[in-house]
Amino acid sequence: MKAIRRTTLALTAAALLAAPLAALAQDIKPRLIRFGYGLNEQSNQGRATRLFAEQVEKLSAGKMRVRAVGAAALGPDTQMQQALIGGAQEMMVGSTATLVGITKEMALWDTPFLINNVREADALLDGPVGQKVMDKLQEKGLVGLVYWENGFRNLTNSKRPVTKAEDFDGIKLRVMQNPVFLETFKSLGANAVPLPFSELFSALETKTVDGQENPYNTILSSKFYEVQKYLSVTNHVYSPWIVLASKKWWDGLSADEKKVLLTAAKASRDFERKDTREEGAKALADLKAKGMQVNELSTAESARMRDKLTKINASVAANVGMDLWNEAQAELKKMRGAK
Ligand code: TK8
Repeated sequence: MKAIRRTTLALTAAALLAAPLAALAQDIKPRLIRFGYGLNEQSNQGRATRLFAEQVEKLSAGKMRVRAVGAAALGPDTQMQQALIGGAQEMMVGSTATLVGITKEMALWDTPFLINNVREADALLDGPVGQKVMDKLQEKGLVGLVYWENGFRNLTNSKRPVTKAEDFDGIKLRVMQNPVFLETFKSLGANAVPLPFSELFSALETKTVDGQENPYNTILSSKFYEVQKYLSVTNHVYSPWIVLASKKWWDGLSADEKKVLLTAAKASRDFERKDTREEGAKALADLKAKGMQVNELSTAESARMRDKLTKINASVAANVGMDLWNEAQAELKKMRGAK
């Protein structure tokens, strides 16, 4: 009798403890965030992603955890965007250029020579125009948090130094999966082929394509100097990256969790821009030391190239809408006037 009573008591006590313990376990099990990106872990994208992950863990006191997956191991940009929309993946960072199929306003950032320097880039992206473009993502199932710097893009190839538009002739050039980039390089006379970034290195290595264009940082971190001899300083467009969340997932977060992510995203943006600019300032010398042959464009050739590309402006403006286009132009004009 006594033994039975003891067992019953023990069982009751265990049952009483079990419920709160289960609740507690639920509480302390961190919310896992799969965060994908395209470059490798040693890149500026990798470094800023690590900082974002640290900030999320710190600000949430360990209740949220970021599992960062680089080198397009979760798929190229376009595939991750679809995973976010469907709710199969929580977050990513990637090019705005690959988002145009989802949100046409993103094409604003693809306009050749739109932005002249990083001061203009920061002001435009972090100001009302950047916010307006970002907000357009929501109706498509994505939430844009912040813009990071990919940077001013420069041309590399394995055939010849490109010093004038005519030198593009016969160069098979990989471009991002984006109609404005395709049109830009066709207008300059290149044979432009869209390819995801994840396939680029091997396409260059096997000479499936002769060239590509990306910021110095990426040419360095992705080791394109191993398969590309010539670098032409074209600075033909400033490319942003954008940190995205799945809206399906985001809508289920608490206000506190959203705040953690936004704060961490802003910290990662500030870190990333500084880090990218520091690395970028040294990268050209590094690329020369790795054996790349670098050429600048003369002022006259650079002006000719811009001229050839002005017709692209009209098609971007028509695509993103005249209001947005004019607002961006007005902001740039104001900044340039207030130098
Ligand atoms: C990385 C890409 C890359 C971009 C490109 O996923 O594709 O050339 O510049 O940064 O988004």
